[in-house]
Amino acid sequence: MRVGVFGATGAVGKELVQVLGDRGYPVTELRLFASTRSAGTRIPTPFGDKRIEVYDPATPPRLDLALLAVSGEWSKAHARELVAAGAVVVDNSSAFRLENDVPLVVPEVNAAAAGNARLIANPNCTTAILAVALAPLHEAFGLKRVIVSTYQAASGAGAEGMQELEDGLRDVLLNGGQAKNSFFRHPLPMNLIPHIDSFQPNGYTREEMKVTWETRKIMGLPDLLISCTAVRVPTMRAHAEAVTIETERPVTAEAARRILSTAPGVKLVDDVENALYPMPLTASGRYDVEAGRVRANPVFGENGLDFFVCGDQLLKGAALNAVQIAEALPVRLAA
Ligand code: 11C
Repeated sequence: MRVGVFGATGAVGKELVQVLGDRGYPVTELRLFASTRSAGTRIPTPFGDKRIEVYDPATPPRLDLALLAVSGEWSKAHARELVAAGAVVVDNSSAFRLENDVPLVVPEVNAAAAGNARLIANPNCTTAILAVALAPLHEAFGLKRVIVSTYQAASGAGAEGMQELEDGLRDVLLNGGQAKNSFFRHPLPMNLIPHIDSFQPNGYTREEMKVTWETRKIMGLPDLLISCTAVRVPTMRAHAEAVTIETERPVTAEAARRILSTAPGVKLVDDVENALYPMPLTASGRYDVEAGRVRANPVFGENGLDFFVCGDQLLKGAALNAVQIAEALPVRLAA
């Protein structure tokens, strides 16, 4: 497969290259694209040293697969151009996620939705992490209502966000100063910021609405009642989410644990006596989404459940999910 990674020097782009290597993706040729700032530099990859190129729309490269980790504007301008030049495009931005003719895919949940599409959208990271745990519970008990509160790591804001957290922690802890902020709306160290992406007319942020819109599309439940409060926290690269569900059919913590323990993409971590539960430190760098703290929710009686999930934002929330989508591609192209 001739593979191109666009936005190859960003936090997600770097993970894309690494995950392609780690999972043994059948790459015959790898091309890396980024902005003019890094053009010409060579970077080591699992496929050997590669030179960073600048994309020229006048001569789109001949690729079988294009993995896009770029802005929505860039994707809007160039994704369909890459498709026209022969590539299947997996786009990590929000540009096409809600378009009717573009599948939005979390392979553990709706792999078949990709069909023969040549442009496939990769979901918002918070949504992808949530969906792998929600889908098996929906299948077993039926979802009626979902309430989510998130604890989102700096990595959601890219490499600059991670750097700002690191610098801010150093300023506060080592230099006795005040953390500066330019990427986040407020200093992140020692803080929580309930503001991710722009505020919408209904009072929710766009990040919160993405969880609603995208979960409905991925799960094929257009009327699912779901709300989210999204909060940036001073962790580095794994998003955590506290989830409350009301189910159609009675649910017990034990039955839910049984379902989650065999669900694809989920690792049940729920042994409170030994202080084992999902945490950013244990979920970081892992493919599986950790799920735990499963317990009955008294508000919804025998139809209520609370649980906690944590997944690596750069992996299941972005690069891993994109590569999992791409893994079906050689089979599709050969068919
Ligand atoms: C964050 N979830 O943590 C966001 C980043 O829709 O792809 C991903 C935004 C998106 O800031």
